[in-house]
Amino acid sequence: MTPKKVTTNPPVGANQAREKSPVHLDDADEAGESTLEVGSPKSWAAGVPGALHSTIPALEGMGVSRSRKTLLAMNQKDGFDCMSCAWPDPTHRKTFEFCENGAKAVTWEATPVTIGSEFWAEHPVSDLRDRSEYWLGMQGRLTEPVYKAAGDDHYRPLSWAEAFRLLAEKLSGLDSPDQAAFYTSGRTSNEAAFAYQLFVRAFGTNNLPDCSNMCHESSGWAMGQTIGIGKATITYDDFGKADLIIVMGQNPGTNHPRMLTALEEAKENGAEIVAVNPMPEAGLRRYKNPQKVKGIIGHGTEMADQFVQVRLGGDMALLQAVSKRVLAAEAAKPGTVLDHEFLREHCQGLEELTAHLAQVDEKAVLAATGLQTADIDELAARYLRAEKVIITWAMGLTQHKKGVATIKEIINLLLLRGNIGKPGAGASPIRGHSNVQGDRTMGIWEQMPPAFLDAIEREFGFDPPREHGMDSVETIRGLRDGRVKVFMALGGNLVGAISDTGAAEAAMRGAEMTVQVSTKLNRSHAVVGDEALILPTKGRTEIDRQATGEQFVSVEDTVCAVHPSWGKVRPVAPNLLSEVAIVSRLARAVLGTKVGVDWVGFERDYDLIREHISHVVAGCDDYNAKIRQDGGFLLPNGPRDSRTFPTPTGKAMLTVNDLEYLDRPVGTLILQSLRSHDQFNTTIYGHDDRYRGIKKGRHVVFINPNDLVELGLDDEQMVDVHGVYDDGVERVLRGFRAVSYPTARGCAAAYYPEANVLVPLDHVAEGSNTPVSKAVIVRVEPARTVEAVPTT
Ligand SMILES: Nc1nc2c(c(=O)[nH]1)N[C@H]1C(S)=C(S)[C@@H](COP(=O)(O)OP(=O)(O)OC[C@H]3O[C@@H](n4cnc5c(=O)[nH]c(N)nc54)[C@H](O)[C@@H]3O)O[C@H]1N2
Ligand SMILES: Nc1nc2c(c(=O)[nH]1)N[C@H]1C(S)=C(S)[C@@H](COP(=O)(O)OP(=O)(O)OC[C@H]3O[C@@H](n4cnc5c(=O)[nH]c(N)nc54)[C@H](O)[C@@H]3O)O[C@H]1N2
Ligand SMILES: [Mo]
Repeated sequence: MTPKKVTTNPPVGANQAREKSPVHLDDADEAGESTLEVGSPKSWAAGVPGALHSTIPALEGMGVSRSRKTLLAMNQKDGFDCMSCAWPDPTHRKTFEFCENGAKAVTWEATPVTIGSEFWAEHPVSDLRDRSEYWLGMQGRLTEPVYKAAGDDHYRPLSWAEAFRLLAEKLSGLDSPDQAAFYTSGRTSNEAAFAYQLFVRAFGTNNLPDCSNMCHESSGWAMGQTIGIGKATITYDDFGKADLIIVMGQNPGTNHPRMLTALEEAKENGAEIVAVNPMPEAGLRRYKNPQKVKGIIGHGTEMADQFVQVRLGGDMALLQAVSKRVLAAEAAKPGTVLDHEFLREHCQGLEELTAHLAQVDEKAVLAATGLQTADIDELAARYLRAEKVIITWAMGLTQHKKGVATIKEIINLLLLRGNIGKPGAGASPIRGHSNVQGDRTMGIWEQMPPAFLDAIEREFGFDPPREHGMDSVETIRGLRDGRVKVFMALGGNLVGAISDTGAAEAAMRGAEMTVQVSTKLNRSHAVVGDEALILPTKGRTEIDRQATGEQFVSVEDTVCAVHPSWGKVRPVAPNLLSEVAIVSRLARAVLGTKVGVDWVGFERDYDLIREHISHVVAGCDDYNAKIRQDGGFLLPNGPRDSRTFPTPTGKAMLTVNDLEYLDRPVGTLILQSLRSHDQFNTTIYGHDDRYRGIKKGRHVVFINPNDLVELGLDDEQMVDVHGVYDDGVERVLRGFRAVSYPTARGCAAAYYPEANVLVPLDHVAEGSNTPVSKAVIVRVEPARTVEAVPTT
């Protein structure tokens, strides 16, 4: 398909929004999506439009000086870590070490537009509830603590001291600490995360749900059980050494754009790249590197050597089929295909796996994947040809009922030929939020292992609770059933992000008190408990000055590299506290001197927190020194470094997983929810999805043209999308546009978070409890009414 003419996005900065405020609606909002334009999808990503798009929104949203200070400091060694994703930094940084979507994220945070005290009088909570995520985000940065009393429809400004007093009083009055849940989103720094989990455990609960529960939990679960660690077994440099990189269930062109540079470099070094996806995503087809002249004027790099257009949820079958072919090749020429030495010394379960895969039925594989035998043969041949293979993946694998089993099949395939623990090879979940991995390392998890809790006990002299706490889905159930009465969130937007919007919002409204530590407004500030607090915080771009001077924080990227992050611009308002300060002051207000932690010291000097981290967190010894090394340091990783597998047997486990795939009743489709190019999770920057040809609207459902015909629907017809789930609850998205799109047969796609309405709360991945956001059965019918609903 030929690229169409490119126009610029609506500005990301809030200036324009505020000019027309207080009831500004952008194009799409105003017209109730009637402005939506559908063009042809792009076959390439980035290049000139990517580079241009990077800077225009920044300049418009922040002005020249703030743009310079932020964009030039992004991902530099003495700058701040981009908050848009967890993609790692190369050793040699370029002057512009950022992508278009990173620039949007920075602009969105570092905007000088703020919410003043008058806003709260003008906008009651009931009004905020009627606003879109886009509108809420565009109001600007939060600048002062506000409180909504029970029975009141308004937030009202109050002092920090009063805010902490109210929250401490509420928490102290609970019958049990387990009646509170403390959520974390993955932007929180290591220092804030460590202090937060310490406070929560000293308070007496393990109720530490986080965004990871909805994200890569399935990866952590599968890898923990098979290789003993839930993190990537590669470093950045391994991409350049691989012979084959298989990118499964991931859309890097939009969600990890700088990964395309690493893939391009790998190609230049001779690697083959395979994309496995129901959607032909732009960046995986062709890439124009905005950092290179060639990328600016040329056709760019043909990215994928093979595009495997798998059906939603078909990856488990595909992986089993490839492993089966590997074993068949070994049977044909014994001793030449498998890595026998590695399997003998380091692995367990080969016989069982061989016996199990022999039974895998090719017909079932073809039905599950929607592929031809030749496609699978080709992929297997590439795998067999390659000496060093990396498999990467993201939400297209984790957010499925069989997500854990599917990722275990990735490990099986890699282990068979020794593709773990050698240069240029390995398993690589590509994480989402920029510090979601670090937060876990620091103890943000409802089920941290005993060794970590023992270390807390040794270091701080109190016995942390041992019983597992609630994850995100369980927290919503707890709120629904009245087991959870206070909900606090360090960042994020849980009601916007979790499945089953109707049920989740009803549950959240049942809370006695909800508390959000945030930079900007979102749905979670509008759907709240009887009492509600908003505690505004500094963002990562901002200078964080404390009593001992300017502080930095630290973060861990998706390949276990830990490095410092320094804020660069003046905080947008004088009354903001850092996350560390908020947590430390709250801990003092709630715990007093109950535990021997120097909370005042934490806030004064983050080195003190890091000192404790070095005693408690495995692999972080000498943290203060190592974090100050040029470029930070790599956390140790047994499988990667020495083929040591910290499983109960000390071996990497090949596992047997019974094949299961989604069967859809006649007349239905399987629907996934995914991200547009103009959003960061529930944050909506704009209403275009450039690479997929969508402009000025988000209410679309992508359907294969043959399925449209089969369902008797026209391209661009208005439709209602009904969830098919037999629990008696009606779940429907009304007034969406059916868009003919080359996705796999029988599969459909709509944008997250809108599509969360369709995902039942109990529809979760086995083992990890992650909402199955990538596979709900739906019926798509002509719209009952053509009235469009408000946009997100
Ligand atoms: N700009 C930007 N960057 C982001 C984010 C953002 O919202 N915006 N979010 C961040 C976060 S938290 C995360 S977790 C990551 C998410 O990064 P991604 O996982 O890339 O995000 P999604 O948009 O959910 O895309 C899922 C991809 O998997 C494919 N897929 C869906 N189901 C299947 C399947 O069954 N099999 C296969 N093989 N493929 C499937 C979809 O077609 C799509 O290409 O991005 C991070 N980075
Ligand atoms: N249907 C469906 N649902 C999904 C997904 C999907 O693919 N499909 N993806 C899931 C995934 S992968 C994830 S990670 C979750 C995301 O879930 P969350 O992490 O809860 O959601 P976000 O939208 O990333 O949170 C954005 C908010 O964080 C706040 N914020 C931003 N920066 C900062 C900061 O520096 N400090 C603080 N304190 N607050 C800040 C802002 O107020 C902003 O509005 O959603 C999940 N839900
Ligand atoms: Mo995520």
